[in-house]
Amino acid sequence: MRYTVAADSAANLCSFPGVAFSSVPLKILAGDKEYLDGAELDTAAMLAELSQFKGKAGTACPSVGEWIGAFGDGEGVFALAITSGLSGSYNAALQAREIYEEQHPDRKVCCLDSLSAGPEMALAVEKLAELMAAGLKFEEIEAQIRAYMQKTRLAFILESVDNLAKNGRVSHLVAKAVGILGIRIVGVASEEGTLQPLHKARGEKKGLAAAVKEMVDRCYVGGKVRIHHVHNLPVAEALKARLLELYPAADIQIAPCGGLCSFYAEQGGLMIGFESE
Ligand code: X90
Repeated sequence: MRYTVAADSAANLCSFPGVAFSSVPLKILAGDKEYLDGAELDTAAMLAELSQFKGKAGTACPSVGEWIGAFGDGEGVFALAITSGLSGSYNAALQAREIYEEQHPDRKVCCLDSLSAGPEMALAVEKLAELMAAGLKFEEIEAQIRAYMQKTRLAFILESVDNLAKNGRVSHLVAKAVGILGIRIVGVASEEGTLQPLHKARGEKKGLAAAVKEMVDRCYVGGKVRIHHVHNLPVAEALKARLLELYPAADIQIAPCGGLCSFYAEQGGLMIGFESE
């Protein structure tokens, strides 16, 4: 069976080796300006422009047609979307599946609601690639990826939640607290796929300590970690070093956020996807 993988751009992946992979772009909107999230987007320039923008900036999820386009000519399609708790992307993917399967009765689409974003989605794509390389049947891949996604989690350290608050994705109360200089919000993705803020940490060191604590509390015992950062490689490296002290053999990789995650996680933000036991 010819497999394809389509993930929306909240996964921060432009391509993926070994699989027929497509990224389905979300959009960042500011007045007349539209930033299409993808390999060509200069996120630093976008953030600089947005910081000068006086109006309300927002985002838009992919359309049904864009999802269908990303399914390519897959006979077995896996479509992975940013959490349905914060975006309409998953719902668009479900509608795309209906149309695609009607047009091609011999093909199958499995829609996966990540209940997360960024690096936790990237972990799922890595697992899909492994399962496909192992030559498994569509139904086996579906069963195994759903089981795997139950065992991954997302933590975050954010220096600002202004854009999340302005777009109704966290309460203004939370946003106010982070506005105080040097305060970082440390939290996790909830079971429902929304932001669960847990700590207000003062300074980088305390932020990192709180994030590691939340990971360990959620049964991180040395599995894979994927850290996505918004122009903050030094702190991503510091987190990696701290985790390697605890688990020297852990497979930990660092990558930059794309446009959508940069917009919401904001300058300095860290997203941490990890395997839990
Ligand atoms: O449909 C749309 O316009 C996209 C809306 C996306 C809203 C939120 C994206 C959050 C990205 C923030 C860090 C932690 C996320 C926790 C996820 C449950 C980054």
